[in-house]
Amino acid sequence: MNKSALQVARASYQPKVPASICGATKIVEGKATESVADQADIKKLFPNTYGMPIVTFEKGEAAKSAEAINVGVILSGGQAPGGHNVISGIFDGIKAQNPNSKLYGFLGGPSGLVDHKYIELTSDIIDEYRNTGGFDIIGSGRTKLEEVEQFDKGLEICKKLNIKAIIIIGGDDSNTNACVLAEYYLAKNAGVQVIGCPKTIDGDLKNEMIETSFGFDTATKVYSEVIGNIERDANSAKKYWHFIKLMGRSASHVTLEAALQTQPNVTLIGEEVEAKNQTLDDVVTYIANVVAKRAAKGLNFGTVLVPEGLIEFIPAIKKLISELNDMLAANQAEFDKVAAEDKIDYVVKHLSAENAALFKSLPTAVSTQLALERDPHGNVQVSLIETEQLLAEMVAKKLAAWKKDGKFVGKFATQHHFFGYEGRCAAPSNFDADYCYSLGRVAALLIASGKTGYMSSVRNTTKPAAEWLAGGIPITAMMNMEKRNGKMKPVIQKALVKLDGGPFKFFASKRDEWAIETAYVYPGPIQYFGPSEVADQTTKTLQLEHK
Ligand code: FBP
Repeated sequence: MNKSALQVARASYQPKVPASICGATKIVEGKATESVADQADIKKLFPNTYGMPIVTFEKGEAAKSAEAINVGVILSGGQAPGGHNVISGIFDGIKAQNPNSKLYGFLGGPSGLVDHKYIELTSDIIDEYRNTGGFDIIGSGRTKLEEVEQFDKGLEICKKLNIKAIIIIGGDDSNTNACVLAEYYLAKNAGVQVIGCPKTIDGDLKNEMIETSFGFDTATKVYSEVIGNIERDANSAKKYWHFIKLMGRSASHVTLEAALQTQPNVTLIGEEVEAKNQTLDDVVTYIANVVAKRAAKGLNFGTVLVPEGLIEFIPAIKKLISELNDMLAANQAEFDKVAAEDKIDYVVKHLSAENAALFKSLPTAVSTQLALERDPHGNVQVSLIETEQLLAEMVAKKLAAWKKDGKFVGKFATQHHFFGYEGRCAAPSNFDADYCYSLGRVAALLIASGKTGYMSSVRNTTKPAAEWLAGGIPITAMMNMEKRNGKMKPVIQKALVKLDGGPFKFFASKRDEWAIETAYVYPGPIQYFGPSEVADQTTKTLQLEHK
């Protein structure tokens, strides 16, 4: 493999881990858990893995020699920086327990387990990928594991390779998969444990015990670097308003973190739009007002951050999507046969009058995307909706009308950007390199302790790594019931931006000043070496949440 100088230098970086898991450990069991909501339903669906205790690892007596074990690992869903370090942490963890243990990687996501596509991950392979970005070591995919046939196919290959545990590295949907699989294998007494690891740049897989999902730190640093560069360009050229859409699907954590790092003029937070029951026109008016106020000061430039899931947060559109999902789920076979050019008409005919009217009023680019195929987990593919362009056009229209009334005096020229894929495979920051490796080591400990249906957890992450706390959280404790593809399903509850939380409150206290002043901050690129206050900063989100 050809390597850059940075890759060569990073290959020898030894990630930091919690002091409690260096050397011999003991497992300490806490209180029994309950699911976050819908307890009776979740308990019924997960009779074997419901209610298990939270566990922590503490320093313990010298370990007895452990038996060799074969473990399988799966990368699931969207890429996130640090995935390779989770795998190297698992590898080092099981080898430390017994050098004869083996790690198999299933290829291309959960489908690798079902289709029996795998490789053995040897030390030569692992060493090539330490501290690198990407998921290319074994690839990833979004196949949903929900059919008994899939679970049984998985079991077949586990038996063949003598695999006693599977680790699924993924977001909320993928960890839901992990939980369903753990329950099934336990109910069947199949002898295969299943452990999850919290991954997603979106930052929406977190709760009291999972402080952050890995990849969020690096991805938001990359986006903030580029947003800072754009702000500097805007402030130099003084002629464009930059509309920047940021990944994050159904939560605005990425956008909020980037705003905290770069202090742009306008930041839209989907969760607030929903809470305030705003319409698309309210959002457009808010942006146009900021543009007009800056123009009055002779500032005909600025930056606007837009979360990619914005559309789904606008209450009226949310209701429309919900009806659309049910309607499409009920008529999928028929809808699939409808010619592409007739699909919009078909949708309009099958919706209630109110939603049909709203659907027709949307720009075609948006309505077409809303009616298109969902991802395998039933999500609208918001990354394909060009909200940044749509908003820029709508603001331009509004300003043109205001110009006629003398309410806007100035120029409004726009540029559009979408940052998502740019950050998902970046080389992990020191935080993500350490956090991911630790998550992998902890997953190996959970396996050695015989646990199944747990998510690897590393907490206290605003402190130096040596003080981090290691443990496991029962996945059922994070679950609730939600409608997916028209049916109620058990899923991990998504963590949205909390409007009464530290990060949003800090942002809200500053945004009016950032709107009119040019208060940009230019974070610059991620630093891997150098002073700790530069190279080891956690996200502002974590800092403000744990203040
Ligand atoms: P995960 O939730 O699987 O980590 O994916 C996150 C994400 O990057 C979202 O931010 C984005 O909407 C989506 O994946 C894009 O999906 P795809 O990679 O299929 O284009």
